[in-house]
Amino acid sequence: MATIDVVTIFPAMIDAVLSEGVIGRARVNGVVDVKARDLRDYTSDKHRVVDDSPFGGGPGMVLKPEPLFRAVDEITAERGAPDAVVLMTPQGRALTHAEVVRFSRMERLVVLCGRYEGIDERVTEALVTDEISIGDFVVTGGEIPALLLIDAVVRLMPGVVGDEGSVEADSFVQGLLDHPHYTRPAVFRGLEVPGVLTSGHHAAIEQWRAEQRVKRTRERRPDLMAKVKVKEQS
Ligand code: JFH
Repeated sequence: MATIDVVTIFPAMIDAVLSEGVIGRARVNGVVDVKARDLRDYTSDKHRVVDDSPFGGGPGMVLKPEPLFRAVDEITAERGAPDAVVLMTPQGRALTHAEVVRFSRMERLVVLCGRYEGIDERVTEALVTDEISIGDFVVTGGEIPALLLIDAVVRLMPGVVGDEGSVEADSFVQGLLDHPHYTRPAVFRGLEVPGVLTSGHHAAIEQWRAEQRVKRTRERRPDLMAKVKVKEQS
């Protein structure tokens, strides 16, 4: 079974989110063992202090190196050497589908969640193999970025998503955004479903959906459009 160990000062955030839905089921089914580890359990002082003020001055606090080193040491002793130690940080390279695929093929993953202004750089230099950002905006800590990464990674593990949610059909696999979706009723508060979808004409439906994917991608994500080869584009 693949393992993912998450080091955080808020382990309950990780457990709560990853116990629900598709990922919760993957854990119950033995596809992946996700363990949230409380950074404070790896402190050695009475007050379980994980942070300190930055050398050189400046605002805020920095996560101390010792608890993070001890956490990774213990995880390594329990699980064996990790395939990757990922640090969630605004300084990382942007997460992509290709990167998610790469992590999904790993047997042992460790994810470090920073807080405050970040973590002591010696942790990054000595332990971290991948510094990853979820986008060009700042959140308050590494937990939500870690949850996002783990959700995307576990979803790609074998047996997690069945035929009904075929991973090959994903936008970022195909390179195009998805077409619009509708369900019953055919008229809701006077709002109608496009007639082609209720026509029973399967070839026409597929053509309409293909056109919608291209139209949406052109309008919303011209950056993706530039990368994709569209059939019969003119
Ligand atoms: C995180 C935090 C502000 C300082 C210039 C840019 C950042 C940290 C740990 C990742 C993405 C994160 C993220 C990940 C981990 C942590 C809060 C706020 C600054 C200076 C550093 C602490 C944020 N993609 N966004 N946010 N923080 N500024």
